[in-house]
Amino acid sequence: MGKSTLVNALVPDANRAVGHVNAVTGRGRHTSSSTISYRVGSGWVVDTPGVRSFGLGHIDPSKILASFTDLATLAEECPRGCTHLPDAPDCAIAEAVTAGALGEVGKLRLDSFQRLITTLGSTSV
Ligand SMILES: Nc1nc2c(ncn2[C@@H]2O[C@H](COP(=O)(O)OP(=O)(O)O)[C@@H](O)[C@H]2O)c(=O)[nH]1
Ligand SMILES: [Mg+2]
Ligand SMILES: [Zn+2]
Repeated sequence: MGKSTLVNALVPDANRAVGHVNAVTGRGRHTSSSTISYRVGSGWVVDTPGVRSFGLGHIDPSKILASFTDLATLAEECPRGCTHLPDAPDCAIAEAVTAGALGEVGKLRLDSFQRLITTLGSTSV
């Protein structure tokens, strides 16, 4: 799943072991054997071996947009009820990103955002 990889990126001294993903199942093999929490900013990040898949089904789609703060700003100009998906007419995010507003990384971020909300099966954000 990449939990330990993320923890290593967020906590430079963590040195968490990262493992291999089974090519057939797409699942990891629980490389981490311990649960450890690290202080990050004003919160905590916990690396645990006990989670092997990840879903966002319990997350409100609008919260996903809010977490992409650069895209959320652009979305203020979107038509009411815009899905922000590739087929959305006049999506202000797509127009701005295509025009280069956020540079090359903007295209990657829009793609990541669209894949996340597609996973949720949302109709409106
Ligand atoms: N393609 C891809 N591989 C990743 C990503 N994050 C982690 N990995 C790889 O997935 C494997 C498992 O990562 P790990 O951090 O040990 O997962 P954990 O078991 O959830 O802690 C390692 O081989 C990582 O290099 C990612 O974002 N993309
Ligand atoms: Mg791990
Ligand atoms: Zn939009």
